[in-house]
Amino acid sequence: MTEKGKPLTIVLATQNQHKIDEIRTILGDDINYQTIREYFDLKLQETGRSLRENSFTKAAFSYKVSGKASLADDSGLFVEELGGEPGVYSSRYGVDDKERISKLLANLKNKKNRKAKFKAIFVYYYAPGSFEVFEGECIGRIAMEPRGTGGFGYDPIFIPRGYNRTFAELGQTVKNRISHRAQALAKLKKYLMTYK
Ligand code: ITT
Repeated sequence: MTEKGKPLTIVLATQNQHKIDEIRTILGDDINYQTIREYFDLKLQETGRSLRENSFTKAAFSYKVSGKASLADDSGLFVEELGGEPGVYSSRYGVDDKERISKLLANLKNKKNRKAKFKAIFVYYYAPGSFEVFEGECIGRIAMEPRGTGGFGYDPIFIPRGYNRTFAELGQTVKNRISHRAQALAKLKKYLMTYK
């Protein structure tokens, strides 16, 4: 809620329905959510060389077309043995999730070091030239083969630290408590409670 008792409206600057569902669940029902699709129906282009740059571009563009506070999420999976790949190119690593996962597992074949982390960078753009950045990461390792049906993207091959099952096996309740997105959004939530 804002000071005036009216719910805050936030435009979610993402085309990814899974991200939208996770963001709404983590941030809760006190916010009035809209999505960029209500204002613009093409895929937002990602040409930046960092998550931060891409996230900023998406949030600033959403603010420009909607005139409302906008929240973008750029995220990726960083695998140590692969020098941080696919990283910022996570969504461009293959044509679909199946191909991206196969490619990653093939590149890690016979490698001992399977350490990886998910990173998410959120940009909250709320007035002309005014924005805040919130980061989150979740450390873990890459499974030997895909397991589980929950979540999206690389979830079937990511095992968070402290667990033996993948995000896709653990399910949405556990994921939304410990994920990179949960870590970053906890910071945004605190910011909104303090300043909005
Ligand atoms: P928007 O740009 O519209 O937000 P997108 O799906 O293209 O949607 P990104 O550019 O941030 O999102 O790409 C993120 C990539 O990383 C994408 O391939 C996802 O599958 C993967 N990814 C991000 N967060 C993930 C998560 O929580 N679980 C599994 N994979 C994730």
